[in-house]
Amino acid sequence: MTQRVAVIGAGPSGLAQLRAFQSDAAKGINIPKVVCFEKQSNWGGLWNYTWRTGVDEHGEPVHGSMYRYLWSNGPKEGLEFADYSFEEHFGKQIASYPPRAVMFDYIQGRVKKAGVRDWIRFSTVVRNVTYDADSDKFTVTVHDQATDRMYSEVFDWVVVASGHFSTPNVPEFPGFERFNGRIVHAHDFRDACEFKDKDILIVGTSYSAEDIGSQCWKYGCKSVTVSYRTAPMGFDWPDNWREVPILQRVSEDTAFFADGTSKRVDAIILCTGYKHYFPFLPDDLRLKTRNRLAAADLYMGVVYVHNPKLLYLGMQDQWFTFNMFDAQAWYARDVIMGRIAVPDDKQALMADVAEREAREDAGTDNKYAIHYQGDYVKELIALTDYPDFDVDGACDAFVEWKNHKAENIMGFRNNSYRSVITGTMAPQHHTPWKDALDDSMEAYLRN
Ligand code: FAD
Ligand code: NA7
Repeated sequence: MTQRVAVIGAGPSGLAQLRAFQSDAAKGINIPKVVCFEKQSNWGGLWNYTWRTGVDEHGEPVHGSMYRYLWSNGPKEGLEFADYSFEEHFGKQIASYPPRAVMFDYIQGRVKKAGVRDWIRFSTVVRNVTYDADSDKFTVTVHDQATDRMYSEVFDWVVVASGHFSTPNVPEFPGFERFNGRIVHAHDFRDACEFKDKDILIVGTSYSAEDIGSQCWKYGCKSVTVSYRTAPMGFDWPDNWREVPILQRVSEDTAFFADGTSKRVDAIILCTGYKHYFPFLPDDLRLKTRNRLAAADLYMGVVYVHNPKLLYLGMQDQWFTFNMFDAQAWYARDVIMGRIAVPDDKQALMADVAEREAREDAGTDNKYAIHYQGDYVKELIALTDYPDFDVDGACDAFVEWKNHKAENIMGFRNNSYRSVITGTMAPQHHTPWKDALDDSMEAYLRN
C-alpha cells in the first residue's frame, strides 16, 4: 500500500516538503501520496500578502502578518535555496534585501518549476487531527471552503508546516480601554501611510518593532517612541525616535513609562510577538514551545518526541529561513522514506532535545546564535541529498548584516553580499532604502 502523507500549510516550509518529495519522484523513486492542505487560496504562506485583517472571506482568522512595503529584514544571501538560486529565477543577480513581492515571486518560481501545485488543496482548513495507536494512522478532518464541505482522510504521516507568526501575543496595559487612538498588534499592521504625521508608540524591541517603526519613519510619521521590557534596541536612531522603559499605563491620549516620563501619542502598535498556536491539534499531538532556536519536544528539531510519525517544520525562531526549512523538509522526507531511522526510544529523543536546549542556552551573543542555527542546518543537510552549500558563508552574511545595522539602522539595506550558492556578488540597489518609496517588483529589478 502506498503510504499517505498530509502536509498542513503551503508556506515556504510546506512547499519545501513538496519540493523534497518531488525531487525524489524526478529521479524515478516511488514516493508516497502527498496531500497538502492550505487554508488560503494561494501558496506562499506569510509571503502571500493580504490587505485583510481579522477574519478572511470565509470567517477564518487571517494568517497574514506581512505588510505593504516590507523588504527582507535579512540579506537574501542567508536564505537562498541551494537548488534554485536567485540568479536562476531572475536571470541575473539582484540586490540583497528584496521587497516582499520579489521574494514571493522567487518562492513561487521553484515550486512552479517542480510542478507541485496540484498536490495542494487550496481554501481547505485543517480542523482536526487525531492519531489511532492501533492502526498507527492519523485521521485529518478538513473544511473545503470552496464547496463548504467537511471531510476526513487517513494518513500514515502528518507534517505540520502551519507557521508560528500568525497568532498574535497581545498584552493589555492599564488604560487601554479608554485610549482614544488606535491600538493595533503588528499582525494587523498593513500600511505605514496610515501613521503619516502621527506620534506613534511601539511596544517591543524585536524585529517587528524595529521594522514597523522604521517603515512608519520612512513613510512620514511624526515621531516614534519605543517602549522596552528588557533592554532598548540601542541603534543610532533618527532624531524623532526615543527608546523608553516599559509602558505602565495610558490615559485618553498619553502614555506613561516606568522611568516617570510620558508622551502624548496618536496610536499604539504592539510588536509583542506571536504564539505557537495549533487549534487543529489535540493535547497528545500539539507542540508547546516558546519561540526559540531549540524548539521544545522536537528531535532533530523536526520529529515530535511524543509521536515520531508527526513532524513539524519551521517551528524554531529564525535566523535561517528558506534553506533551513529545506534542510528540515529533506530530513523529514528521508525519515518518511525509511532512509533515516529515528531511535525507537523516547528517552533518547528527549535527550537530543535537552542537548540542543543546553547548547542554545550556553550562548551569549548573536554571533553564537547565528552559528548555532548554521550548525543545525549543516547537521541536517549532511544526512540527505539536499545540495551542500557554504553555510558558514551564509553565517558570515548574517554577522555582516548585524554589523551593518549597528553602523546605520536606516541604511543597512543599501549593502550587498556574495551569494553562497552561485558565488556572485549582489549589485548595490539603485536607490537607498529610505528613498525607495516604490517597492514594486518592476522598480526593484531595475538594476
Ligand atoms: P508560514 O509562512 O506562516 O506559512 C504557513 C501556511 O500554513 C500558511 O499558508 C497558512 O495559511 C497555512 N495554514 C495555517 N494553518 C492552517 C490550517 N489549519 N489549515 C490549512 N493551512 C493552514 N523571513 C525571512 O526569511 N525574511 C524576512 O524578511 C521575513 N520577514 C518576516 C516578516 C514578518 C512580519 C513575519 C511575521 C515573518 C517574517 N519572516 C521572514 C519569517 C517567516 O516566518 C518565514 O519567512 C516563512 O514565511 C515561514 O514559513 P512557514 O511555511 O513555516 O510559515
Ligand atoms: P519576537 O521576536 O518574538 O519579539 C517579541 C517582542 O515583544 C520582544 O521584544 C519582547 O520583549 C516583546 N514583548 C512580548 N511581550 C511583551 C509584554 N507583555 N510587554 C512588553 N514587551 C513584550 O516577535 P517579532 O514580532 O518582533 O518577530 C517575529 C518574527 O516576525 C521575526 O522572525 C521576524 O522575521 C518577523 P522581551 O525582549 O522579551 O522583553
